[in-house]
Amino acid sequence: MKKLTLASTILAALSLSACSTSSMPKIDSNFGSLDNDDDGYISKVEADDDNIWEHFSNIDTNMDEQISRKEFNSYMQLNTGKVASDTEVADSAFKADIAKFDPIENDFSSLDNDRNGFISISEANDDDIANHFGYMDTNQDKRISQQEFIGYIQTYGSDVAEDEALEMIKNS
Ligand SMILES: [Ca+2]
Ligand SMILES: [Ca+2]
Ligand SMILES: [Ca+2]
Ligand SMILES: [Ca+2]
Repeated sequence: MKKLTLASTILAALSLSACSTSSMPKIDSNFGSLDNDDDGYISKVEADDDNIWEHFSNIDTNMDEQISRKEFNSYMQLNTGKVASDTEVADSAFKADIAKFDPIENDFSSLDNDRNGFISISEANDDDIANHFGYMDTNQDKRISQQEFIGYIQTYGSDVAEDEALEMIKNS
C-alpha cells in the first residue's frame, strides 16, 4: 500500500514537470537545417522528426502552422539557455545565419518582376535572395513590401546587401 502511494506520487510529479519548458527535449538544430525546402518557414512536416516538434505550438505564435524565422528567433531569445542545447543556436542564430547568405545585389524595383509592389517568394527565388525572405517579411504575409525591404537593408547594411541595394537606401 505504502509502495503504491509512493509510485503514484512520483508519477504525479513527473507528469507535472512534463508541462514545463525545462523538461522538453532541447532544440539542437538551427533554422536553416530544419527548413528543408528553403522557403523561409519550418512546416509541421519539416519539424515533426526533430526535437523542435515538442516546441512547435509554443513557437508558432500566430498559429499558421509554420514557424517563421522571426518566430524561431524570438522563441530562442526569450528562452535563452533553456530550450536549445547549442548556445550558438540560442544566442545569435540570427546574425550567424544572415552573414552566410548570398548578399542582396539588386534594388527593390528590379526584384519586383511583375511590378505589383511586392517581392513574392518566387521572385525572391529567381534572384537567390530566398534565404533573406523570412527575415525581411516582418509582418509575415509572405511577400516583401518596399518598406520591409528597405528596413531590412537599413538594419543590416553591408552584411546583407551589395552596391546596388545599398545605393537604393541612400536615395530613398
Ligand atoms: Ca520550409
Ligand atoms: Ca507561424
Ligand atoms: Ca511582385
Ligand atoms: Ca510582408
